[in-house]
Amino acid sequence: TAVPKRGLLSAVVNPKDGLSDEECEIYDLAKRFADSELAPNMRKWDESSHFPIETMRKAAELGFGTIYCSEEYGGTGLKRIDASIIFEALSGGDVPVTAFISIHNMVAWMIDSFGSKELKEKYIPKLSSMEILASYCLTEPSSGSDAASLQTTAKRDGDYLVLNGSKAFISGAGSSDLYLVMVRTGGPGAKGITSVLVEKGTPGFSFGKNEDKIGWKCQPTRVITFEDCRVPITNIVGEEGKGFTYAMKGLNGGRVNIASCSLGGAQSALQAAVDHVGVRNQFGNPLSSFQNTQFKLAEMAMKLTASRLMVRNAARAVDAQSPSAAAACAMAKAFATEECFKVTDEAIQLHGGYGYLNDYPVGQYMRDLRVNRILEGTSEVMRMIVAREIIKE
Ligand code: FAD
Ligand code: 2MC
Repeated sequence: TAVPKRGLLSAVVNPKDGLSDEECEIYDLAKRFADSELAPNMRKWDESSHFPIETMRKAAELGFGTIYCSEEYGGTGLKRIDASIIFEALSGGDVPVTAFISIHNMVAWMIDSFGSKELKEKYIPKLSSMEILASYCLTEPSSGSDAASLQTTAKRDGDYLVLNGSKAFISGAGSSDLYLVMVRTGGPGAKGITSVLVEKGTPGFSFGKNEDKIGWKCQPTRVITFEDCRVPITNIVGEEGKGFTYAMKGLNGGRVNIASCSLGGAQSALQAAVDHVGVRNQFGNPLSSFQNTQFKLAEMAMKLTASRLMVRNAARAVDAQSPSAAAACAMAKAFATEECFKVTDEAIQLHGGYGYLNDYPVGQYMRDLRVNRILEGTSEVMRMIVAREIIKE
């Protein structure tokens, strides 16, 4: 049988364009892992809702568990731009697995940046190897976008905090070992919030059912509940009352990472579309010969390239601790998650009916990219952050 001629997508939309030699090596390392360990299993894990913890531990052997934590306590010591490149490459093989690794990294960074020496010594090495997995717990049933209105309380009782309340939509819940939970220790608003670590197995800490989602199916998402759950005060990360700021600082990087996952998913969907239109004939010609197909491919390439530039710009702004970093991250997340989602949708269209079959991967890329416009701050909240920055005095 004739070998289908593959389009030279990477010549036009090359993820390594503009990267240094070292950054290219990091990309290649992650890409090899994605191609060998993730992509062949993506569909199987989606169908069976299997959370591949052992595979994530293999990724951690490459330093991907604590990418941008300092080396002092066992982190990999890389930059945000490196993390973005890694998450982009990995997500080309599986978006939700990569996205979970990114959430785990966000929690590890918060402990590494704001936690006590004891907490860092205790947790960073195990987070680095992913011997333990970490979840980030901000959202509640009644507070999503308005995160500062959260109601889970933590009352002081001697050397303990006593937690009551629940968190919704917690990625990794049930499987993770460590939970970074934003709780109310003071008055209303952002300044009454504290970050505290809760270990799985602590009495009074329980998990709801695994939510039935339209994407990110290999990852568990659950409500978590605290009923008179006693946690030692030494588990407080950083200072009491600063938890909301820490949570937001964590999310700046998180938003770049989630947007990077959209880049990888869109690149794979676009490649699948290029492959398909080269081999499928209609009206006696390959689909790729029609000008509509060509223009669509060009549009998809432009969307992806513009997204990538914005995401890397935001990652470099975080690395540079630029005052506009939060807005840059918000812009990049809204833009890239929306444009990359459109790329996956067009990839389905170019496949015709085949795009609607689960035998082809494009449908899964679309399902997995859809939620990136919602979690870690919706596209609307991202616009709010950017607009506030524009109109502030
Ligand atoms: P709402 O805040 O109720 O928003 C509903 C709609 O109203 C949205 O379109 C929103 O943009 C819009 N809206 C709200 N306020 C405004 C406004 N002022 N102006 C204009 N529009 C507005 N959370 C965690 O803490 N940890 C996790 O690990 C986690 N994982 C998740 C995994 C999945 C699969 C999902 C779906 C969610 C996850 N989340 C997690 C929660 C996620 O961050 C929230 O769903 C998100 O922040 C939106 O909150 P909400 O769902 O309450 O929507
Ligand atoms: N970076 C650094 N600091 C920030 C920040 C950011 N991006 N956003 C807010 N802050 C600080 C802010 O500077 C202020 O501190 P200070 O008083 O010292 O100046 C404090 O936090 C309170 O901020 P605001 O006054 O802006 O708070 P407000 O309540 O008006 O709005 C908003 C905050 C809407 C931006 C925030 O609630 C938000 O981001 N909502 C979206 C929630 C979200 O992203 N959830 C994601 C959950 S995790 C998830 O989905 C996963 C999959 C893991």
